[in-house]
Amino acid sequence: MTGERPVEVARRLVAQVLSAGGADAVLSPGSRSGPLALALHAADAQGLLRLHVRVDEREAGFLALGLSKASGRPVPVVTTSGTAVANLHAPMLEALHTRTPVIAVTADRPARLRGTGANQTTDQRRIFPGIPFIERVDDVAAAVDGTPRHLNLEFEEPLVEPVTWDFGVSAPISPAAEPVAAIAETGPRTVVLAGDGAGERIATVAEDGGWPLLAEPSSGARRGPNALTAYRLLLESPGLVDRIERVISAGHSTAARQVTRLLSRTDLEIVHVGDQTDFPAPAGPNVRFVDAVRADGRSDPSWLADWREADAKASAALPAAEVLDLAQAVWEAASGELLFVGSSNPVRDLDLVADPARSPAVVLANRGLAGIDGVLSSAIGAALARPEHRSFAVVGDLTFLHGSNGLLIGPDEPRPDLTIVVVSDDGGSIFATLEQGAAEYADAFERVYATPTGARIGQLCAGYGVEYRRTPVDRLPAALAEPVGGIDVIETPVSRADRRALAAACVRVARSRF
Ligand SMILES: Cc1ncc(C[n+]2csc(CCOP(=O)(O)OP(=O)(O)O)c2C)c(N)n1
Ligand SMILES: [Mg+2]
Repeated sequence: MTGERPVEVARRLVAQVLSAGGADAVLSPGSRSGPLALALHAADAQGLLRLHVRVDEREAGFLALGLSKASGRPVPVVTTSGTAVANLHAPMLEALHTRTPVIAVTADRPARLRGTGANQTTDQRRIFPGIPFIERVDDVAAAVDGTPRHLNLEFEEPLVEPVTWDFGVSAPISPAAEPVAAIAETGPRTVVLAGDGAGERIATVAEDGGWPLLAEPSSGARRGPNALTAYRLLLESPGLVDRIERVISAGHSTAARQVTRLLSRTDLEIVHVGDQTDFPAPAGPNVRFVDAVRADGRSDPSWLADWREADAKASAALPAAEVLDLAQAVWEAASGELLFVGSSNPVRDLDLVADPARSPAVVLANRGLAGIDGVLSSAIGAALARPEHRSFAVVGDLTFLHGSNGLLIGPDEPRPDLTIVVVSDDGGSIFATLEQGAAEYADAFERVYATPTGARIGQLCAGYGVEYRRTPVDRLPAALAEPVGGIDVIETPVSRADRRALAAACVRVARSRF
């Protein structure tokens, strides 16, 4: 890189991003990244791509992730040198584990300053283990293949100079070839599992084969006549589970322990569309990884009928709970629209009650590593990428507070319409449903697991200039029906106290009845 004018490198970066099909770019401010900032600003002014500026690099990275997940396009996120780069680590890991093409573009000092005490200088090369590293700007377009990348650019001074920005005409990239589908013969009693990002196609496989479809909310497949609702409970039922002979799975399943347990079995034939990196257990010889699958012929209709009947009974027998009403209200408001789902209980509550007949058009979640960080920024990115839909997000209070700096958006930045529902139970309610929620750990539980904060979400929103309402569960459907415009937050208070009892009641229902 030494010797090249930084503005010329910046010009070529924009050209590369455009020829890779990029339509959005995210930038965090700094001096070393100055030539990239000016180039992106010019490209935005010329209508070639849309620029989003964020002060906080972690939020910038998660914004790029949301933009990329919802658009399917590569999105660069540009930072200056030093700790700014390390702040991208969390979103880059999530991008790695969900195969999302976020390109971290990190401005650096010249190599000769590395190892000296020069300002804001550290070794930034290969700072994200596992993420392919690119050193030459001209290699960006060729490297973009649906996974993240890191491009580190060493800039000599002068960093900026007045130039007329001309990015040239970009050649479109040809789409990837369709994978060859493995054929699943009908015959064995099969269930189809759709984990995060599985995609709609797996729903068709279930329909063609006449098999029950167990699809998590962010699978993209929780729709159509074969999708079940309370499948998590059905997977507790020996009467159904013991009769399964084969599992076909797609996507990354991590939201339900019952699903992981099923995929960990060694006595079943398992066909997984994907590879070990999105299969939730070490695969034994009974697991076959394929690029795609299709059903051949139809199976005995009584198998699907049994699951459907049990599903209807399980849904009807679910205990009454305000958190389940909340999940249902959000899902129904988002029907046909876009929904971003936070980790922890919001995704699990939805998974139990979300009616496949009222599916949102797009449901996304950060299930790669299931972090509670960056969810607001990811949702904002997704909403910005899909303006044809109204957008909703549902997150726990700690998830909201962890990523609240995602609301730090300058007045000149593109801002989506997005309604964020906060399931406000003052702490992490999920832990009450796990081992550590047992009575033996009660004296430590509140402080080290639940971690209540007492934070005032309304005041935080006021500080960020974001609309805020506090709405009880029963008024949520009405509140969600009125779009406010821009980003608005609805805080819905619920209790954490009954969580363990609710989880136990659900399991009891399933084990005793079906
Ligand atoms: C970045 C990150 N830190 C910690 C965790 C572990 N964790 C999982 S759920 C959770 C609590 C989430 O609380 P909240 O968002 O309020 O949701 P709730 O459990 O109440 O539904 C934590 C800390 C995580 N998943 N990601
Ligand atoms: Mg909570």
